[in-house]
Amino acid sequence: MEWWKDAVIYQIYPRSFQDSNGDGIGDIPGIISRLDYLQELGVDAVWLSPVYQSPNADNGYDISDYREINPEYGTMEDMERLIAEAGKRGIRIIMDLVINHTSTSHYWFRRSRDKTSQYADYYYWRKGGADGTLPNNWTGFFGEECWEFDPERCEYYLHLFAKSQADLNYHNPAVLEEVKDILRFWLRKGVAGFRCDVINILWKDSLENGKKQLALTGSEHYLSLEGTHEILRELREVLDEYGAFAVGETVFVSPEQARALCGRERKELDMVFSFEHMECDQFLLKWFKKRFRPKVFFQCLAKWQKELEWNAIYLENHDQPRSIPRFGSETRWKESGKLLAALALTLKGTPFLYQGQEIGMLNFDFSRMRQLNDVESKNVERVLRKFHIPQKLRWKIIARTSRDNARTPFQWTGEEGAGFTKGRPWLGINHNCASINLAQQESDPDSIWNWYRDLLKLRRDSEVLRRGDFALLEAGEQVFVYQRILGEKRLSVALNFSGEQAEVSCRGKVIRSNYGRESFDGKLDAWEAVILE
Ligand code: ISL
Ligand code: CA
Repeated sequence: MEWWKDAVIYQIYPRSFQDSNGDGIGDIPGIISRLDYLQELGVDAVWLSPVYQSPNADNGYDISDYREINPEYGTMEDMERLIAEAGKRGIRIIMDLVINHTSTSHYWFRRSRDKTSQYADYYYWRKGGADGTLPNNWTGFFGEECWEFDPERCEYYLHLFAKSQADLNYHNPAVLEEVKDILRFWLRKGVAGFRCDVINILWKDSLENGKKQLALTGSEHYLSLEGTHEILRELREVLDEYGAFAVGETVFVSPEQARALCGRERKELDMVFSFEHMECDQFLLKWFKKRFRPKVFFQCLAKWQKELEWNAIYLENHDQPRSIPRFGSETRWKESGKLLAALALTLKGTPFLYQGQEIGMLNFDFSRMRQLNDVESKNVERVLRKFHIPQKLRWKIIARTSRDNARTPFQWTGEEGAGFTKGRPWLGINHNCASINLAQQESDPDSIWNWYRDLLKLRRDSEVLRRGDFALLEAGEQVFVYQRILGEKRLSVALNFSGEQAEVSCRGKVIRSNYGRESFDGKLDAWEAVILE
């Protein structure tokens, strides 16, 4: 029945959503207490970033037990209550499935240190060279080497992410069987599906040296290979037993590779998160920023709209800086926040909204490294130091790209603690919460939040917005104009990504305008968005 094609999915980063017991850490009872809010906003499903047991080296993306809930977040009973309470409100729960790696605290890994144990081959263990060289020349995602020596086993293990995230070895069929059991465990509890973390890198074809590259040397040995497709087809069989949904996070995929991962006939994933539009303002790596050119962004989005039958649409998540300072304008915060909402909710595909996006939350206002938590930022700081990059520049690079930008607590109110916690928050709350907060925006009919709510309703009521084809009209330096078409029905969307007036050729009856205008003569104001019939 493909319910996800009509759905809008809301991502919760549990640590930062709502604390219920004053320890400064968001938790599952906190999420339950906000289900009415999510229903009022009008979302159909929640993707929960990981809540499993984890030592939190990478905030839950390092899982030490897939069948336990992190006690910081609550208990299994809380989790079951969340699924049930969400269900009562017509909201489905999607879990984060992190199966490329486990935490080195997982018992599989601990036993894997013993070469005679049944877990010995669950990970990639290799000897280094006699002269102390690493098993190969690969480099990891977090700007560090990806082999770590284990003194107990006297071998190195592969970790494409942090040291304590060891890559699972899918050449051992037992690993996939374990994963299938984990899927069944959660599907039986009533979750609707999974967001599959870095799912296109599961299969490593060999551990030979890679072609030297500026980043991710070795990636030709694991990006979107046939072995991964085979794994996904097996997982799909399990998902199909429960009619479950799967969206893959797929790094460095082309439209062609994406089609091979989520084409209907493939029986693998339902859709994928691609990254190309998130790379428009960077040069090779996210650490090297270049000027954001709207035109490049529009062309990229239009390309993916055309090339894929169905896209997962997103402008924010827990790994990306906030979208307003990035693609919009902080000085025209409200207009550009609404413009980005219009973009996210009128493209063809399933929109994913990230917590706080609906109230226009901005990047953190920290001023030093000590205020950060993200393992990636800390690793990069270390690497930059090694290369003698001066402190000022280091901070500049990290501040605009750090994943903590999106991870500061949700701003429910303007009070101390932002309505997020009565205690000391695990990560600093942005001081702008005095002006940017939900309570204020709920009471202001003209707020970003009310605009999101209104567009969500518009989308629910409009089949052409949910299912219509996409047709590009214009991808200019400032303006993005497109249509959604279903049979005789046609909606046009015109977006001005600039602080200057712009002119477009489309006309029509105004359905929505973030300036509240009633008729449209082709002239868009600064950061204006119009939807026309
Ligand atoms: O955010 C990134 C770089 O800054 C991406 O390269 C990111 O590492 C990549 O998208 C994979 O992300 C996912 O897996 C990671 C985890 O840290 C991220 O939070 C998760 O979204 C490892 O599990
Ligand atoms: Ca708590």
